[in-house]
Amino acid sequence: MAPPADLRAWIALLEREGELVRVGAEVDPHLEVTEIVDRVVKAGGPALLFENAKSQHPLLINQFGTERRMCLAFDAPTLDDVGRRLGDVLEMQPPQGLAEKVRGLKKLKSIADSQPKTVRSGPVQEVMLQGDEVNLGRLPVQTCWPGDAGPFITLPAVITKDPRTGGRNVGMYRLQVLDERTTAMHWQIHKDGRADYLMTDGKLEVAVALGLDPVTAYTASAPLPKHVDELMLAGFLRGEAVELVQAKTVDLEVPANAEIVLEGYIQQGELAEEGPFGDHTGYYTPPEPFPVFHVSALTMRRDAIYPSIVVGKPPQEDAWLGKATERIFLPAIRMSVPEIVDYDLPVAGAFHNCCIVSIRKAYPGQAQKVMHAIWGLGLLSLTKAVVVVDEWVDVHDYDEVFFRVGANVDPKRDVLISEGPLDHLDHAPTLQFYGGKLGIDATHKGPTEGTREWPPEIEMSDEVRRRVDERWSEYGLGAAPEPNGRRQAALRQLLRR
Ligand SMILES: Cc1cc2nc3c(=O)[nH]c(=O)nc-3n(C[C@H](O)[C@H](O)[C@H](O)COP(=O)(O)O)c2cc1C
Ligand SMILES: [Mn+2]
Repeated sequence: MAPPADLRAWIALLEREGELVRVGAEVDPHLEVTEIVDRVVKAGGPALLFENAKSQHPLLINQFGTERRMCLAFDAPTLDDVGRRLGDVLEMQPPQGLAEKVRGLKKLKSIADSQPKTVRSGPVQEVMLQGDEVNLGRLPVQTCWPGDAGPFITLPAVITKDPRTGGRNVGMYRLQVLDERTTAMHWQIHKDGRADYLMTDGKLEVAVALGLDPVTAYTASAPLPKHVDELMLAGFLRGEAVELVQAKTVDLEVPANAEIVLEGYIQQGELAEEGPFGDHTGYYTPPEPFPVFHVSALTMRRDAIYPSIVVGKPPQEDAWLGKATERIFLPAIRMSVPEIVDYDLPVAGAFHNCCIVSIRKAYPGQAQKVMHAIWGLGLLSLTKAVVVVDEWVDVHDYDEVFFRVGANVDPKRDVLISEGPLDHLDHAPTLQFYGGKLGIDATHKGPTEGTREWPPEIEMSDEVRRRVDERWSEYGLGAAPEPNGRRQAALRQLLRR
């Protein structure tokens, strides 16, 4: 089995797996859908297909809302397995012996096959509307929160080309619907789509794909380096190239199997107030000027399905998109910072507020080295607080991390206050985009770092552990408690709350 080929195959898979409920009752995409989804997400509930959201188009939401669905999307037992697929290729060594050579060739083929391929036609162009025929009001676009400025398209894949190199970028940037044929384009200051825009003198052509297979949809949110095409990552992770068709009115290629594509352009310097928007920070992002996107054509399937997502106070559905990125990018991060054992971006920290990282420490100052590395690495550079722990600490067990921070930190010595770029949406710093950084070194130290001898940790001896394992049933205490379930339990509990 391969990951689903398009949104319909994905919906069918979710239905077979008991992971989707069709809702026939009429619901209002203005606020009501948010309140329903908020409750269902927090209960770990199913994906929802609202068939009557005051539009002829059904609205799909909460497709990514649990770890199980995220794994189904990638056709992998765990998200770490998805990361390993990428790690295997990144860490390729010259093969030894025939068996390894054959395996190496397979890996190379998987890279070669990940390149998107162009096809002559696709279902996304079954219906073609142009000019006056375009009316975004026909889509069940959600107004998510009471203070929102209007309806927002929240799960788009925005496709642009770098005017200098022709390299493609795909980013998930929300679109506030301004009127029937225009939206705002919320690419933030650090994002690749905005960089393409800044390189344009006049018009930048844009295509927005809605309703993709889940892996391709995910990759629009993946923080790849600017020169790497997100659709190539999609092809690699799917094990099958993404098929593209030539857009009808712009010089861009669009996913042939999408449900809906908006084609159009952005004129350099034409801005509109975007927001307020109830954001994934848990607060309303205030209005700010963003480029205006003119929709010159809308192509879609007959009975196209409209995909949506609600962000807000964490945890929300996007928690698992973020966790997928956390897991999938671990091998890539290790390529540049090899002492990193594992890391965790707490959902409650909206991903950019906190990064807990465990390291294999071999020399003095290495925790500080890793803090600076994170503050210099792609979008992780926007991380506000970095907590560094030793390799044996489970970064996903927040109780254990809290224990280490309390036990191992002398604030005068182990807390580093630095400064640098901050997330576009962070409202706390005095200046937008720029402010303080906090690094906490919660690793064991010692005389080489100017401390006293570090005391040994309390551990029971193996001999006694074994004896108690063997004798457990004699004590009459029931089944032995599971020691290793803590990490998963902690994460699940957080996401349920
Ligand atoms: C549901 C969701 C909504 C998002 N909305 C935005 C947005 O409106 N603007 C933005 O700049 N990034 C947004 N992001 C984050 C970007 O998609 C992410 O940073 C991605 O790396 C951007 O692509 P790029 O690296 O090619 O710029 C969103 C992510 C998710 C999961
Ligand atoms: Mn990119």
